[in-house]
Amino acid sequence: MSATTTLPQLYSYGHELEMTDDKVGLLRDSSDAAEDFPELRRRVAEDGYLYLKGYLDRDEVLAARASLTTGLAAADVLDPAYPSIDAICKPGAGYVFKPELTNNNPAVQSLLYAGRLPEFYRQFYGEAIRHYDYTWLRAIGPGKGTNPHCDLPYMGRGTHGHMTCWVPYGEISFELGGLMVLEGSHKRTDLLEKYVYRDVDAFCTNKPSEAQAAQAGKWAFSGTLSHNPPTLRNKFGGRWVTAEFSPGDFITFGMFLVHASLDNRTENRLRISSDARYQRASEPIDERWIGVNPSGHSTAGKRGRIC
Ligand SMILES: O=C(O)CCC(=O)C(=O)O
Ligand SMILES: [Fe+2]
Repeated sequence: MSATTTLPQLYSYGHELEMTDDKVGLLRDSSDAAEDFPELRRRVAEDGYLYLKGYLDRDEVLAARASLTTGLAAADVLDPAYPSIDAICKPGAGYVFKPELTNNNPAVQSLLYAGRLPEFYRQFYGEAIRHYDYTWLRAIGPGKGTNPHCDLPYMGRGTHGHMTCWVPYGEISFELGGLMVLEGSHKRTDLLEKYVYRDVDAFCTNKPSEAQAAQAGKWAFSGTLSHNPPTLRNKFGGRWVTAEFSPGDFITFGMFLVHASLDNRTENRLRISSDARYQRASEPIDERWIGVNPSGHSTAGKRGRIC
């Protein structure tokens, strides 16, 4: 197999990806079919995801970025020597997870939950939709990105037919490191069935160590599928596909698609993105992610059973 000439060497979770055409590639841009919902549904079924380049209003996304970088500055994550909009972090910032920056934030709330995006999902599902109230906001500093996983173990107590929407807030080069998905992995139920139906907040009441961990709000199972993206790909087949992202792009995929992210190989810049969830209004919803102050993975979200 020939080397992929268009792509530089990519890194994920501290590993070099194997850069041959059969193992790595670019996300398929579905903006050519953005109004053709039967075709979009067909592509999700086939590839496992949709990448809609430039679908959202660039200025709205940049306004949301400004609100987020202001919040990151206030949280002392940014180097004050630079304009906050540049999201230059202090040394050692690491993987910053700050969902609270999206609360009472009209720029982010309206981008994700009013206007084009919810309308997209309404048409995609062909019926009324609703979204989680909780928004995952990530500002990832130099170092490792996100390891390979499916989303279901974190949010599988309602429907399994919901979708994740990943939105970049700014330009994300290969070096800054955006999302990557494992093409076709949602079809590998043979490899996923023992992993994907486990719940990260479930614990065995009759196992003292697990019960104690749950009391402390910790997880017995992290939800991680692998710490080694190249090895995982060799097991699953398919290609890791990613892109260089711009404000206005989004990716959406279902609960069974394996995904991860590229490492942030910059010296001092944060990669800012959010992930949100949408589903049919008629289907049950995972209560951990609903309400003004969702319980999430805290102690209140734990579910014990005798194993
Ligand atoms: O942004 C990332 O690194 C991970 C995102 C993710 O796991 C998701 O969107 O479900
Ligand atoms: Fe995820």
